[in-house]
Amino acid sequence: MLNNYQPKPEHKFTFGLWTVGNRGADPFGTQVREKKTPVELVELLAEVGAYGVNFHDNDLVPIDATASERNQIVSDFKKACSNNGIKVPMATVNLFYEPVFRDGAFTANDARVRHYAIQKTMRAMELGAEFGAEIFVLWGGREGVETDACRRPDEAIKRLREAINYLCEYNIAQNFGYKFAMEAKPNEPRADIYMPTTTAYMAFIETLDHKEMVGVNPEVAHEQMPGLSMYHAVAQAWEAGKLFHIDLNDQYPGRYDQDLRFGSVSVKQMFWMVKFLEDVGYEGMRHFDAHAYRTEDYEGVKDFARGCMRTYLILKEKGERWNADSEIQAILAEIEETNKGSLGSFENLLATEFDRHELASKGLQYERLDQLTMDVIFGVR
Ligand code: GCO
Ligand code: MN
Ligand code: MN
Repeated sequence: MLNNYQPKPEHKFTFGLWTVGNRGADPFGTQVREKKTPVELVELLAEVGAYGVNFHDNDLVPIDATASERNQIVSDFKKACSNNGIKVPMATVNLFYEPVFRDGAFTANDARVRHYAIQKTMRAMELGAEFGAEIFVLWGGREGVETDACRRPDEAIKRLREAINYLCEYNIAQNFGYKFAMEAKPNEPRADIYMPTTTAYMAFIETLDHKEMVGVNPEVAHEQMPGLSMYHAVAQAWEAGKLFHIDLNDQYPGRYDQDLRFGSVSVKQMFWMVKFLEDVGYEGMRHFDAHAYRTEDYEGVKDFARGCMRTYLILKEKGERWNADSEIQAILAEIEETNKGSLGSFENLLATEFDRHELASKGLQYERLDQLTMDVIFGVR
């Protein structure tokens, strides 16, 4: 079979300006790559074959830009996107960088900070809408604590709800047509971040005034930092109709947020997840929220971006092979054989005799099934 794993527009591969534009600074060391402008980054993304670009308000427009500077930047960037055939499917807001957000944004104790954060988000929504963005991601990176002495967590949740309800109203009033995608993370940069997991957000969303407008943006690294299954989080979000966006990268569990190249660590877990997205027909963006190693120059950044997309396409193909494998399918058919009958009435169920020893007597062949899966992933089947 000939497959060169070339990204195509229909694959919906997107990158943030902050991902390929990441200059390799970390808490212990400074930048290692020179700064590239948003226009240069769009050219880079076009060169590697991406479909789209996403940005925080201040990735594109510096926080202190005047109105006329802003308009110039917007018009230059629009031109660059259209010349390079790059779309802007998602926009987001930076509520973490500036010192004003040191105590949080939507959950800060000072009401003026909360109101400023909401105002900043409204403006970021306007900015994204000018580019036709349909998804608005909210990552509450600073919404958390080092000490719980400062507020009760349930108070923080109430403030978060007030902010999201307000922003939904604004979305309706301005007819932006956004869907909000809430992104969870357990910690970093705060010691504890409220809404630590995707599934925590899913429970919170049910309490909102316009819950149909709000879904989730699970990130591989953020689920795997505390050792959870990204695949299960994605599947639960999908089943609930809440998978509005996804942040693809990779991560060694139990460590700081690493944002590694997609699929470069958890090959098997990412195999299941990609197979799931493809099997169920997820139509959203495949957004890579990752960055190149600190060892790289911009050629390495291109290698990194190409690698993210290539690995996705390889795993997609492996999933197709798994689905088409007759030995695997035969085991699955045997498993499905046992999945018959319905619960029926209480009387019926209570009257049924179960032989629990017989039910536990036959091996389930999961070892064989898993090794066949490994063989598919390794490429020896
Ligand atoms: C992180 C987050 C961010 C968000 C981005 C979008 O851990 O830094 O993943 O990259 O995804 O801010 O809101
Ligand atoms: Mn992250
Ligand atoms: Mn992210």
